[in-house]
Amino acid sequence: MTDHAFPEDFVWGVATSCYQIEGAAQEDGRGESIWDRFAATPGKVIDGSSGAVACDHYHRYVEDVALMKSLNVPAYRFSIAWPRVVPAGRGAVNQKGLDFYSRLVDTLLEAGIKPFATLYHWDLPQVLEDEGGWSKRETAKAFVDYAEAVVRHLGDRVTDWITHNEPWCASMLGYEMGVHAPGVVDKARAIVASHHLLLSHGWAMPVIREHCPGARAGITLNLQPMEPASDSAADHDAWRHSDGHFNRWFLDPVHGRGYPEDMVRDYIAGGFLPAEGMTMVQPGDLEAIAAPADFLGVNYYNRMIIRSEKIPEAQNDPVIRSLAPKEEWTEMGWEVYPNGLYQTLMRVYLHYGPRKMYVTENGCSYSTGPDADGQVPDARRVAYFRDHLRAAHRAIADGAPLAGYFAWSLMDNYEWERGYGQRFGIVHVDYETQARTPKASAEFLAKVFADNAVPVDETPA
Ligand code: GBH
Repeated sequence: MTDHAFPEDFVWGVATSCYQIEGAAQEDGRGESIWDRFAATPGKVIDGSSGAVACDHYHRYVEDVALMKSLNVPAYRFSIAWPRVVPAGRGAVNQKGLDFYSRLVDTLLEAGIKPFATLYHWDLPQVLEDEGGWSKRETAKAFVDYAEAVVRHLGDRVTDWITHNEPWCASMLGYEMGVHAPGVVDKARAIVASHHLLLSHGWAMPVIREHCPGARAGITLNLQPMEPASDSAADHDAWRHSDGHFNRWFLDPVHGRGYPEDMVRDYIAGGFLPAEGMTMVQPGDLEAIAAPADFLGVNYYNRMIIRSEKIPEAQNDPVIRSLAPKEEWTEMGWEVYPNGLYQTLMRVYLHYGPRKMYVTENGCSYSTGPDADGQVPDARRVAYFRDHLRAAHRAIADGAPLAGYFAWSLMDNYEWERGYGQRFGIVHVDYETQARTPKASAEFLAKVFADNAVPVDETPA
């Protein structure tokens, strides 16, 4: 059998985010972020850990870029720390912070690796949170100034820009459920925050284009395919609501459709919006959010099965469960469901028609470490990538304009409130020695990158 070949100019890459890998939290004038504060608050992070050291990438980026080169990695998606660049959130730019990213970009380019930069992967300067964070419109304004400082400095070398990573997580995990920084439990505030995150995306888009002629820019959303647990009207309505909360709330406004009316009604009914609805939306906001994008970034991990019964732990959301037997879940408790990637890409293509899509994250957590021979045989991760890439290939064959795929993640790293116990890397990190060891999945992807194709036969792992 011949392998599944991908389109000629398909972009292959790996992804990380700054707080999860950089460490050096106190260095070169970096300001405090909401994740420094959250991680230092007892009870918030499972193992009490923080990103203060993480993978020490801030000091080891030269080695890490060389590692990527040895794995044939053609493109690298990383994020930039706002508190490094503008430590006080707004105002003075910290040249040393910018210099780090400048050196990283130069090192990547010398290695022939294409940089894809994300401007916000959840690490808001704490001083801005002290003033209300994303529930304040002023934060969106501050984001645009920060974005301008970055793009002015790197726009001559970085041409591919992602404004935000997963505004659903930044707003809902951070301000509704409080399981992420800043740890607020206030759904009304979370909804306001979601608007300001999207607004800041829309405002930043023309600024990126102004300072980086030829820029390609877009936003990354975490999309979660869902199914109702049964044909009952109640499950169907719960499914509509969940899909609205996770997916349509972000997909619709970004694609010029405004906020979904059924969701505005639900939020009013739930007491999370005033009777007048989205009062924080000002004239011109929806037009700004719908700024033409060159691509949509899609992060895909798992699906959800939605039931109508409420359980107290799930707050206002319906019961969510996986159909797969537990043995098939990843260590995050997420079902492995490659077809969900196909469904997601097809849905976005058919219903929203973006110019292009990139899978900006896809991956899984298994804690396999080095064996006696120093090898890391992560067969389940190999199978995960192989099957998701086949699903992506099928979506392309069926017309989806998928232009690239970034594996999450280059290396094991700080998995937010789950600490260091969850390992998503294709490269193993020993947090005592900071030794990096490529896993079998890294070798598998290195071959995919080189061949521009995914093997069709079962891959012995
Ligand atoms: C990404 O977010 C992040 O961008 C990245 O930083 C992180 O390391 C990576 O994923 C791995 O976690 O209710 O149990 O069915 C992931 C976004 C949103 C995906 C919630 C899973 C539902 C899980 N996630 N979603 S569940």
